[in-house]
Amino acid sequence: MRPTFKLALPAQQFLTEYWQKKPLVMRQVASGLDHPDADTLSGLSLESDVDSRLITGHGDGPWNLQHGPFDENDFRVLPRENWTLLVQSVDCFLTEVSMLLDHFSFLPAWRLEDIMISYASRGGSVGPHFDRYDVFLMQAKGQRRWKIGDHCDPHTPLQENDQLKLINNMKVRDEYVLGPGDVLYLPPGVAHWGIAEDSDCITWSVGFRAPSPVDILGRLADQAAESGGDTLFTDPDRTVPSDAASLQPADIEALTRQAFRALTPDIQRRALAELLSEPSCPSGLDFDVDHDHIAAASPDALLVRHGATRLILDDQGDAWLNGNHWPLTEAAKPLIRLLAGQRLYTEAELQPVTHDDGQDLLDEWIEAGYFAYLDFSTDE
Ligand SMILES: [Mn+2]
Repeated sequence: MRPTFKLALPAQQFLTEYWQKKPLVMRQVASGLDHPDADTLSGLSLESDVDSRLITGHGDGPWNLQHGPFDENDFRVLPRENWTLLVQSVDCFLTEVSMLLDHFSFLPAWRLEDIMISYASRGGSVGPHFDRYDVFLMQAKGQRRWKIGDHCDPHTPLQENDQLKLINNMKVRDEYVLGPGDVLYLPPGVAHWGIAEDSDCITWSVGFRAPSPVDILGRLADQAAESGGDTLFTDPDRTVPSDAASLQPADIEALTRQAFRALTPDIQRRALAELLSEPSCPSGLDFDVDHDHIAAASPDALLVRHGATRLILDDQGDAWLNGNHWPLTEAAKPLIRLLAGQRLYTEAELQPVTHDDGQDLLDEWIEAGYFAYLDFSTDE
């Protein structure tokens, strides 16, 4: 089955009333989350390219955090209950998981970050905490109890275990049990504590990209320096200073204003498109696309975007793929627009928009592993 998700309310109403503001529980809005299973997830956590964590603990603790990659023995010695395995960016490594992201077009593609998947035994939890990002927590298997608390900030008291940044005495304001297909949306900063009610509890967590203003400034400055502007500060309207020894606020303002003027629209576009098209896991392309799995879920699909390929378009219609700029001819744009708008493509969708320029570029991207034709050679 192909992973799907549909908001329980109109997209604009969700954005206006809930996005970045307050939690929302949606019942029976996701399906096709049956793959990966627990064995596949623990298998991923053995891989050195995969960022994974194993957390044990419950109630008041003690809590313990281990980072992957793990080996089989780490799993063999686990207790029966009260542990959770978290695997980051599963969408990069299992292309079929990335298909879920096609159902988030109520947000710009650049705003998506990755899909983390957690696999917990009964009682398993990462403890009471808050995240700095929006998250959609989608129950794939088993039941998970979510305790929801207040909005937190950097002053919220934490427990002494600084590795996990757990909240001290989290006040529970709401409590929900989510079963398969149920989704909890949480804005940044809301305290939450999810506890597995079953021995085989799997939760997908769709996270979002929120670059810090400081990072954005750094990238804008890098791009401006690369573009080699060589204008100098000017001050033709200078008046005699009251205090020649000091740097005055009016001069700070003028210097800063002239610095920002160096950030032309072209520099802004390049810096931001590059930053926002960078993949969440650069090594993900090393993982093969599971052709059989995707073809079984989507029999009419001909082409698929690799889960580790991030593709966005800029306002000139140019493509930015995994941090690299691809200027496009007009003839190539319809195909690349289709490629950027979804992750799985049928012949009927591709054929009308494919012309020589676009096909050449697509061939190059297939060669590099960014896209793959689905291989039906294993069909009976
Ligand atoms: Mn969380």
